[in-house]
Amino acid sequence: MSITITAFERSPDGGRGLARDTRVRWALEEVGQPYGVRLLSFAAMKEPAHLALHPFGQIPTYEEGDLVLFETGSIILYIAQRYGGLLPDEENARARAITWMFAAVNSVEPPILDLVVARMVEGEKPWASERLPLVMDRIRKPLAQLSARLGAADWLDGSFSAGDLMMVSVLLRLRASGLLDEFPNLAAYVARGEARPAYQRAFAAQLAINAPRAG
Ligand code: GTB
Repeated sequence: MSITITAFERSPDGGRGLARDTRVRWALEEVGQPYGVRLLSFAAMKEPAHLALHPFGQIPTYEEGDLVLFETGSIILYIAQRYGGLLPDEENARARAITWMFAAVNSVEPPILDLVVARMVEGEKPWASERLPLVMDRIRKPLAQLSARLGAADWLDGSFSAGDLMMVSVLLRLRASGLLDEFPNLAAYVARGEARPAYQRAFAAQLAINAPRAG
């Protein structure tokens, strides 16, 4: 059955791969599944046809036969469970890899999203410069803990898994802030993720759509 995902018609990041379709593309590339992409404008995302697929009017969605999914955590877990290669076979190791997926979206990503809001939405407020250091510190705490846990390992728990895919995807959003560089093993971890051929293919596919064009 063919797979279709949705993505921004033109991502505001201009092809830096930060919109969440990139992580879904990456998972599909890792498991070797071809997919199609339906591109949506911001307006189209809020229309009934898309709201029927995604109640919050966002991208990405995932369609395969009768199945429609939204939320990248759920989509990537589904891909990992349906197709081999992103989750260990052994039951406990599998549960731990899934735990890392949840840790990425529940424990590490929320303060990172606060930083995006602090910069992009609240940046002009009179209290913005006072708040920013607090927001940055709230990111440093889980980063320091993650860095301690990762230590000198390549991946969070044995071989590369959907847990690493999700964690690297979340951490990538921090690159421009400089915070990742405070934790060299995390910066190297993210670079290892980005160096994977599947990530490279996913990145190139979104760049082909989003790269700024002349004129
Ligand atoms: N929890 C959901 C998930 O994980 O799937 C969140 C989905 C989500 O935030 N989707 C965003 C969206 O559709 C795109 S990815 N936004 C449009 C809207 O809400 O109207 C978030 C995103 C957007 C832009 C950049 N960027 O330009 O750097 C990065 C990430």
